[in-house]
Amino acid sequence: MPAEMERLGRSKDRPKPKSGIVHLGLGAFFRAFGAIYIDDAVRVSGGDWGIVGVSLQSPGTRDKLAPQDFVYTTVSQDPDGGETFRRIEILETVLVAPEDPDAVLARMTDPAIRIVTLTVTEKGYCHDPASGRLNFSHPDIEHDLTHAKPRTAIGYLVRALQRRRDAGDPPFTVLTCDNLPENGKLVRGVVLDFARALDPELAGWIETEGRFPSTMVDRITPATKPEDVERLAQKIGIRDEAPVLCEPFRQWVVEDDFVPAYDGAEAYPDLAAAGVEMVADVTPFEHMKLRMLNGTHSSLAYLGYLAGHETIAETVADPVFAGFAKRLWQEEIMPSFSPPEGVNLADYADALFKRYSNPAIRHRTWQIAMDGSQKLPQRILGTIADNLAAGRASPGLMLAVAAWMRYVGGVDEKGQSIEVKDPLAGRLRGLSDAAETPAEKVAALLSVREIFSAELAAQLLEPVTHAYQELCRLGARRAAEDIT
Ligand code: CS2
Repeated sequence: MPAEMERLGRSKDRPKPKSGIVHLGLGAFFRAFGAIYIDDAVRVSGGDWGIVGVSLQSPGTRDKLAPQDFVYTTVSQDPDGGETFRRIEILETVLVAPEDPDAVLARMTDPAIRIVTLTVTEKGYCHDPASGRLNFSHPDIEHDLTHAKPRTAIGYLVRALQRRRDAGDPPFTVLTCDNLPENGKLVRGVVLDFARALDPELAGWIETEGRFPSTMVDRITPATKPEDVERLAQKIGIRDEAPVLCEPFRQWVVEDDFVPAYDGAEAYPDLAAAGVEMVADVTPFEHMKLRMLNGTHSSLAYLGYLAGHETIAETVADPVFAGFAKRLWQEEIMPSFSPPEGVNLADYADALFKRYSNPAIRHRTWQIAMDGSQKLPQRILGTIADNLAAGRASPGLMLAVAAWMRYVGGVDEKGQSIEVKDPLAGRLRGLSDAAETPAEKVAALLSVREIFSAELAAQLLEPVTHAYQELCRLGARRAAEDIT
């Protein structure tokens, strides 16, 4: 790449937006998703809806974006190899929280900020995935309750809301964009748990004044690799060090429940004009998406990884796993819940299969396999529990749970070690290693109460042990073939 190639920057005719949103956890997903909708809303209807991005951990994204004035490109990848580029100028700046927590709190406290959006991943809510309540023994929560400079997203939300209440200002709306069931209710619950421990009166104020709309978010965004950066530079002739890749499809469903407008500005950007479905109840959409998409994504990730497949597209190009995914949808997942009104689930499943098959999207099974302890309950275990209650068998999902257990055991089918990324990785590996037989390993992992309730664990013991034994006996591919 010639050193003199021009670096991406802000368009002369587009002044920097004034910000109305702080986003916590600025990863690729939000830059390829929420930011796009907000950019569209501003293009159509205007408003001061620029975004202050906040990285809660490392400076990497800020360091790449700052020299290009926080402008970046989205690369939407078609199945035939075509790519559509779009320049996004909606970010005002990016703050790195650990460098200066007060700067983040100051922006969140500014009444011009009406919404705080979040993509902090499942583990960022510091909750117990099985109960949905705040985990008070989480070291960062213990820290945040006793120190004014927070480390966690929850700490930032509550401390900033506290400052706004003290200043006599309205709260901001908390808009979570993470893949969790009833995500608005969940974040409200953990915020209130934290606030009650800090200052019960503050908790009362948040309870009456605060708004936490639930959302269903959907766009597949594989991690950007160095070769993607090079390819983009060659294609557009401008250097962007921080592009984000995504599939063409996107869907955002948002509960219409925001802090009312104040000071003469709108309560939220014109999301409807940008194609967001504004609804009274997001729950049926969330169940559908978490069970149909994320449930099969995780199942294919563990089984596909064990079978040696690098990406989801490669996994479903294998007819065994294509059949397995279709079986999961038709026999095990679709019967477990009621779809949103007017949605045909068979069409939804067909569309998912096409999305997974997009060969341009190199979404690694390893990436999706990450943080399974935080994902399993809402993606797979809820479906299994509903099937059990209705007397329906779930052999495919039992196999997926067993595959997760094999995966967190840390050794693949060829005896190679797996780099397991999970907040409980050490504990899960220890439990698996300390047990000898498949039955003992399954029992040990089912005893992790953050993931499996005692009741569900008792019901899973026999079928998951059977599935685990089949995995050891046949390997992931043949075990999946056997039940398809
Ligand atoms: C994936 C999701 O990484 C994962 O766990 O299942 O990120 C998935 O790609 C998105 O939810 C799609 O909307």
